[in-house]
This record gives sequence, C-alpha cells and structure tokens, in this order.
Amino acid sequence: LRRRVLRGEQTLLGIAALAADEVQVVVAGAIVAGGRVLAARRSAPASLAGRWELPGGKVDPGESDAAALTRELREELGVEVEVGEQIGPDVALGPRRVLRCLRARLLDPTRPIEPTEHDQVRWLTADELDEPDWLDADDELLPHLRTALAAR
Ligand code: 523
Repeated sequence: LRRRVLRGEQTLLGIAALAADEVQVVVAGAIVAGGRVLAARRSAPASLAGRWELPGGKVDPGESDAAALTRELREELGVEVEVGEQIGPDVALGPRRVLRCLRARLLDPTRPIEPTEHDQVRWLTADELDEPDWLDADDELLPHLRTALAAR
C-alpha cells in the first residue's frame, strides 16, 4: 500500500508539473539598431522554412525570459544582448504556448551577425516591415514593432 501511495504521489506531482494553466513561453527578440529591426529567415522545420521571424526560442523550465533570449540570440546569431521591455502583447501560438517579444540591444553593434540556424537576416526600417513573409504570430506584432521603431 505504501508503495502504491508513493507512486500515486509521484503521479500527482507529474500532473502538477503539467498543470492545465501552465503556458510554454517562446521569447523573440526585437533587436533594434539605427532605426531598424533585425528579421531572420527560418531554414527549419520544412513547414516554416523560408518564412521570417524575430529570432528566439523556447524558455527552458526554471529559466527567466531574459536569460532564454540572451542564450538563444547567442546560439543563433553569435551576438550578446541586453534584454529590455516587452513589445506588444503575448501572442497565442497554440492552446498552451505564447510568443513574447522583448526588446534586445546589441552590446557591440559593430560585431557582424553570424546566423547558425537562419539562412538570411535582414535589417528592416518601419516602412519595410510588411515586406517579409512573416510567421503568423510575428505578423501580429508588426504594429507594435512599428511603434517601437518610431520611439527610437
Ligand atoms: N515561433 C514563432 N515566432 C518566433 C519564434 C522565435 C518562434 O512563431 N519569432 C514559433 C515557431 C515554433 C515555436 O515557436 O513553432 C518554437 O520556436 P523555435 O523552434 O525557434 O524554438 P527553439 O529554438 O527553442 O526550438 P528547438 O530548437 O526545437 O528546441
């Protein structure tokens, strides 16, 4: 019985770890420099390849949003950033997943961007924001990005 109770507790802990209201956050960086924002073209998976995004990725369990974005931008673009405020609202990616855009400032703007996972990067002015074929969630952030670009 004791073992069954223990196993039951573990199951409860497992369920608690996947609580229905738990949301997986994907962070995306709005890297703004000289009045432009950096867009990156995905090369994978095949279903998303060729479409443009604000670079970023999933926040690991126990990791802060800022730490996750710093890590992702270092891995994907070889840049060091200081993470700032959220831009726009959380955008739903699925029933338990949201995209959260955070401002990111390059610590060394002279250092070249070296993409490891994207096959192209592009600096966009506010007027050029509509040009790329953005992922759906990123597309919803464009009005907020435009405002953020105008502010600096
Ligand atoms: N998005 C998205 N927009 C956006 C990003 C960074 C991600 O819509 N700007 C979506 C695309 C994927 C999911 O969020 O469906 C996870 O993003 P991904 O694959 O970049 O996250 P990673 O890099 O953490 O994924 P793994 O390498 O697979 O762990």
